[in-house]
Amino acid sequence: MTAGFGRRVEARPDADRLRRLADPATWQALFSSAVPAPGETPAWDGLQERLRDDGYAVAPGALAPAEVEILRRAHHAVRADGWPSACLLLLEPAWRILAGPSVRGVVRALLGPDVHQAALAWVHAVAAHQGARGWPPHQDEARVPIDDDGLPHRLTVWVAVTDATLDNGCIHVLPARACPELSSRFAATERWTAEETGRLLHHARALPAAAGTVMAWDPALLHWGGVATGLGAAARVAVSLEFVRAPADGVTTWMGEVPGWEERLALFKRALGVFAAPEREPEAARWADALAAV
Ligand SMILES: O=C(O)CCC(=O)C(=O)O
Repeated sequence: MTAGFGRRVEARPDADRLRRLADPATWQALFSSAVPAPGETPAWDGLQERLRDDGYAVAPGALAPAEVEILRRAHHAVRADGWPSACLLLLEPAWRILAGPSVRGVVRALLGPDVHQAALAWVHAVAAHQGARGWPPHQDEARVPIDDDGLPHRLTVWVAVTDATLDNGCIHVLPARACPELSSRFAATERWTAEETGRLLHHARALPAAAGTVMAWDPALLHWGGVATGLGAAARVAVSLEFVRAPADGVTTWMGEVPGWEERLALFKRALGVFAAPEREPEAARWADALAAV
């Protein structure tokens, strides 16, 4: 499964690959770029209301076009050299953007100034061919504390590196106020009645997003990456991040401004361990197994 990303990712990395993976010089040589100074952070009026009411908010154009281009080229360089998409997380220029002022501007507009970025992230890459798909319907966490101002204590943030469309598996959500009595028991329910299934389907909302859009949701929101139709030419790439308000209860690792090499490598390994489940990320799962065996 690689259509849409150029070179095929090695099914299982050999010893030389694993050695190169752990060498920062590999990543310096693979991609470097000066990161442009960000533009002015917009006020992002109305985002908080949306998060409170619907459980998600969308900030189009949050990244400057030059920032989008760096992430896009960096991801391309990773895939063109036969690495899995998650290796984008090893590149320092990528983190200058993913932990930078454009993303933080949106997060602060949503949760206020006192937020921590958790040292956890994932790169979502959906090929353009028919049937390629993002992650199936899920909640990132079944229950997230709601603070006194009605906003969630934690946030998942999703950064569109390419356009995400109806044809290449854009994000879909079940808005929080649509049928909370169903979404709150999503993880624990094995069988739905026809009436419940109908209601869930009826309220689903597709969120096509242009490259550079930053989306954020309450981790308890029911959401998923769509299924590619095969009618669109372009694959879809996005990066998920996690933020938590102070006090950062339950978050064992968070990042400073821009993670250094050791921090990036640890984050990458942690991400493989947490997210590379064989049923949703078969390619990355084989890399996780190979890394764990070293
Ligand atoms: O991009 C995707 O397909 C899924 C993203 C997602 O579900 C997440 O980050 O929690």
